[in-house]
Amino acid sequence: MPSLAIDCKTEMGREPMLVHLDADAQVFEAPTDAHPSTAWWRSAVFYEVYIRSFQDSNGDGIGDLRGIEQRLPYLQQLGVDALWITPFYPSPMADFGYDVADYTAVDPSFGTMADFDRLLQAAHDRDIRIVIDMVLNHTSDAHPWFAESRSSRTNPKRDWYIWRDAQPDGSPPNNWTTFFGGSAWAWDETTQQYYLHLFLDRQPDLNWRNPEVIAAVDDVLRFWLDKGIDGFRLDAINFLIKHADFPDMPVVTNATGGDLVQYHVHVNNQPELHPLLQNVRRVLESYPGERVLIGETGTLKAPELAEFYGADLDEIHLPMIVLPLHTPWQAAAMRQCLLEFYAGLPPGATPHFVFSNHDDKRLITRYGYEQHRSIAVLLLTLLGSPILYYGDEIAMCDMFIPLEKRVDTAGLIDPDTYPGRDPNRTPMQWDASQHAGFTPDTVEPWLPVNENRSTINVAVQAAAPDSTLTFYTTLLHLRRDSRALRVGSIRFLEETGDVLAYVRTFGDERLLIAINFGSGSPILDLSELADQAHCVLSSTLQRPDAVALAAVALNAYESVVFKLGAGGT
Ligand code: ISL
Ligand code: CA
Repeated sequence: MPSLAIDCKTEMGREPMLVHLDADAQVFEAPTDAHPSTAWWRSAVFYEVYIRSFQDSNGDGIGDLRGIEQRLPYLQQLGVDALWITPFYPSPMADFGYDVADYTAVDPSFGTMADFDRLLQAAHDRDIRIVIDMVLNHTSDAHPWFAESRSSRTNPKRDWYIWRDAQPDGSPPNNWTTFFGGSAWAWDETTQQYYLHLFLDRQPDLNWRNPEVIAAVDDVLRFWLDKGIDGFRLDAINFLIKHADFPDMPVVTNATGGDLVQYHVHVNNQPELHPLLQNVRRVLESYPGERVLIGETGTLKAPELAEFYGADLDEIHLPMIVLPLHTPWQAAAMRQCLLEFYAGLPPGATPHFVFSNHDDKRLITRYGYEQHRSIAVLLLTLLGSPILYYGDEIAMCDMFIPLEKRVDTAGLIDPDTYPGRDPNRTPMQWDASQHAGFTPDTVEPWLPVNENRSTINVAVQAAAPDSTLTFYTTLLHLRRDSRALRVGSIRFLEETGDVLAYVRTFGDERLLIAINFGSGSPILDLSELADQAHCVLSSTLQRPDAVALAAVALNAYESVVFKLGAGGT
């Protein structure tokens, strides 16, 4: 193919912007260079399966373990390395499985333990790892531990949960509120005390200061490790242990002077948390193989995130980095945020980027349709082991759920201001049929199927060379085949308008990634990097094979992966 020869001055009327590599301080090395381990999770792509919504295998309108097994060929073809499966334990489903009533069994609505064993084996046969959710901050109020604990003040398990007397006027022991709103203390009539719940009142918090709780949970972890699972995703792990004295939380009025905002400083990341995490890690490491701990740490601050790895990298392997979720989709803001996180990582640590999940708006709803391929390019070409949320790969978006169909309690508390999490949990869209192949058309799915299923579905997109699914699949395979993308160092280019650009390097392989966040068409002079580049992937067009780096014109919202040729620095 001919090289791209744009005379920028005459054709476009503009000079190329000269872009320099940034200072050496902004080279971040692959963890493998600083650490001898080449464990699979350091470069894996994870995929979150929200089990209720992925695939129903038995026609009850609820996704299940056998459904996941049926879709393993799809996941393998897509090119993901590991699944995080949301909780499938017996549960009253007050929080759709995040209220666990038995840690070592399977809820009948999701299948049986035999189904889990089959899924694990079938996934391993396809080289797909399985990470399961572990909800350790709280149980369901239906858990037998809590039934015992609440039965009397003298029950041996009373101290497994957090019980406190009322204040003299009968009010709760302190001002702590839940993440769903309202006091975090629920009154128990029988025993005349309050118990603590940071989430729903049907999710009482365990007392992690009690060694019996630690021992009981160790047994739970061993139960699953014995089965051969590849790791745990530790739910809300930053809240596990509370300030010993239960002081009131600081409260401020929000920016508009209205509602009170509470900072949960006395439950977040307490110093006593870290020995507990080290203990979980020791249990994991008493097993052969490379198993992984992913942690939902809730933090938005780079220095705090670093703490979750452990001072000697002996706690969580992959604390989730969700900051991009809270960062405007702008080149400069994203660049700044990424630089802070990379700079804050302890040596040898692997960043684990999370852009979307079952608790937050979907990417397209958050950032707009025109950005969705750039989001994929960014997530899958950054140094680290990223995670995808089911359906992102076909450009699923949030769906408005009318009040009468809402099931997430969080969306019922203040329905006018917060729709809850149902909109981003709708069933996976496999085909264009009425229920999108998730469940038979004769069956009512647990949440409505998005009406855009006629075009936003796997069947249509798998057959279309220019679809989102094909783009994701290409990108995932590109990443799998490239050591530079999987474990290479990352070096950011200097700030350049709407373009975020960085170079990934491993040995002789150098890839340049340029993401245009804006609607303009900038022309960049990247000749400092090399004279020519080969376009490996573009989100918007077929580019000529060889590109002269002295004048690279980017389309609106275009993301490109270039393989750099010789020359440059
Ligand atoms: O507390 C938060 C912010 O400070 C929340 O983001 C919190 O970390 C998050 O809600 C925890 O989520 C997890 O645990 C919940 C469950 O409802 C979510 O689905 C799960 O992801 C309770 O188990
Ligand atoms: Ca089912």
